[in-house]
This record gives sequence, C-alpha cells and structure tokens, in this order.
Amino acid sequence: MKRYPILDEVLEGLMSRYRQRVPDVTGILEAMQAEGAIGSFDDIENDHIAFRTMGVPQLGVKSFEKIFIHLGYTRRDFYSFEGKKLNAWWYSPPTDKHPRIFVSELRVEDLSTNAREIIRSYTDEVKSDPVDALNLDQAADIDAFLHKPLWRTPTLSDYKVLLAESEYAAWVIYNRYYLNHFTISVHNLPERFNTIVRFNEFLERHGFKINDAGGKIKESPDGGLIQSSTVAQTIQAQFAGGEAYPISGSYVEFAERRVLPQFASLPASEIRREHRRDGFETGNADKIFESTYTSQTKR
Ligand code: OOG
Ligand code: NI
Repeated sequence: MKRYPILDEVLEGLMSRYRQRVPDVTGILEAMQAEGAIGSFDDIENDHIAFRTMGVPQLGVKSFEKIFIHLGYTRRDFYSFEGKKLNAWWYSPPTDKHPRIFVSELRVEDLSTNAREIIRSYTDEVKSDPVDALNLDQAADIDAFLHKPLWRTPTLSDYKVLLAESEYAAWVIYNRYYLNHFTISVHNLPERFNTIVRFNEFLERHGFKINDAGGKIKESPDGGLIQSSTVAQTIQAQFAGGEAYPISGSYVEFAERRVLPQFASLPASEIRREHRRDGFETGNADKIFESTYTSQTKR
C-alpha cells in the first residue's frame, strides 16, 4: 500500500498538541483501556478531524484545503448552516487508515459591520494566501504553519464583542487552526461500546459531560450516521496585554456509522469503511458546533 509519511507526520503533530490542550482525550482513552474497549491507544479508529477558519478572500476553506488536497485528500460534499453563518466541506482520505476531514468557514460578510471590521482588523494582517508560501512537501513547514499565530493576539474586548455575535468567530480569532476535535469511531469497538447509546452511557459513567444541544444523540434522517460529543474543555487564554481569561478550547466527538442497507447481508468480518454510511449530516453538525458554545460549556 502507498505510504503517506508527510500526512502521517502532520496528523501526529496535530494530535499531540490536541492531547495537551484537551485532557478529556487521554481521560477517555484511559477509561476505554480500563474497561477493555481497546488494548492500546493505537486501536482507536479516528473517524474524522475538524478545523475552523475565517471566510475572507485570502484565508478560508479555499486556502486551507490546499494543504490536505496536496497530501492526498479529495473534496466531497458542501454543507450550509444558515443560522450560524457557516459553510463547510468534507474531504475523503487517501486510505482507510486516515481520518476524514471536516472544514468549516465563517461567512464573515454576513456579520454586522462591527464584527466584520473587528475580524478584518486581524485577518488583514495576512496579505496573501499563506498556504501558497508553504512548501507542502515539508511536514515541518505545515506543522509550524498550523500552530503559529496567523494574526496578532486578540484583545479580550474584541473577543467578547465577537462572542456576543458569533461564538464561532470568537473561537477562531483565538484558537485559529488548532484541531477542533478528533472523533472516535464506535462501531468497530467491542459490543458493549459499539453504539452511540452504549458509548454515551460509558462516558457518563466516567463523568464526561456530553453536549446536549438538540439531545445527546444526533442522528441523520437516514439513520446511518449517529454522533455525540463532549462539551469543549476550557483553556486559560492569554489575550493582548497579558490579560488571562477562560475560553472554550477543543472537544472530542464519537461517531457510529451503520452498514448501508445494500450490504446488510455481508458477514461482519467483511465489513469495511466503504460499506458504511459515509460523509456528514447538516442537522447533526449544526448541533455539534455548539460543543464550544457557552450554552454548553456553562451548563
Ligand atoms: C464542527 C461541527 C460539525 C460533524 O462531525 O458534523 C462536526 C465544528 O465544531 O467545527 O464536527
Ligand atoms: Ni465532527
């Protein structure tokens, strides 16, 4: 099988920062290990990872996607979130061993003049598409780019103005391209854990807080994609002038992908990723975004 060493290194770099920022990741993996759901952390199947961006001409998904398309991903479906003023696309990976990617962007043009001008005052510091200046054959260059500030450190007052109008905008102005979540596939786990209903029970037994926006279980109308997520963990942000303030960081998601009706008679041992419900679902995603919203984190 073809190898993807640059992609693997970039993914590892993302996951290592994410594990540091989100103690729930290790907490959940340790609880899974303790209960025999997995032998080692390597047994986890990462269903997908997600990023957020500001939709301005020189940034946004059009810029961000170039990285992962270069590394072997393919752009798939588009999703629109009217109320939240977001666009999103998903990307299928080069192999079954790699996670899907979900990337969203804020429709900055649709915000109030005030919020738009605050965002532009930061994003205008990026004069041209920064991905065009990267060497995409160098994992270290990509890794540094994904974890460096794209614009100056925001002020707490700008953060609060954005938070009042768009929680997504506030999240991105501080967190930028930090991994928003990774997603544990539950359908290949031992039977006691292999549905979202059972996995949520396990999480709650261990004290993890589940996003309940629209209910704790998000199910696609076709019944094939069932998701849940933790509530984002708080990070102590350092705003301009050294002001510290607690804000939402990242969270963990869980996905159950059911076998498609046309493959229902396949023996379990033959079921691969391609036999299960693929892609995403607008109604599910709309509520999962709220994992970082204060309506969940302050609950
Ligand atoms: C992404 C929310 C949507 C999914 O799997 O549908 C999502 C985000 O919070 O940025 O992850
Ligand atoms: Ni997700």
